[in-house]
Amino acid sequence: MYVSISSMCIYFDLRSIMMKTEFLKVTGMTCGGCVNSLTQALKSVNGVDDVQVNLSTGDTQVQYDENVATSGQLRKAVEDAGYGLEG
Ligand code: 9UX
Repeated sequence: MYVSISSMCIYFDLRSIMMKTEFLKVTGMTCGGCVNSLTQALKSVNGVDDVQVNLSTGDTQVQYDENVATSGQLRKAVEDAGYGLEG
């Protein structure tokens, strides 16, 4: 008995496997509008691919291309949007 490799299809999202994840603890968000503002601010940084924000905890994950954006640029975008950073 054997498994035919040729019958298997493996898909890679070439963008997502290149991405680095930055974990940020964002302070100062009080409503869903803040989540939208923060998300837009981070997505407007060149090289950012995806953003997830938890309003109640402030836990924010940013998937970005580290060859294009820096951690410092992400942190600055948060502060420029009017929010704070813990840690
Ligand atoms: Mo909600 Mo946030 O009215 O910057 S949008 S408090």
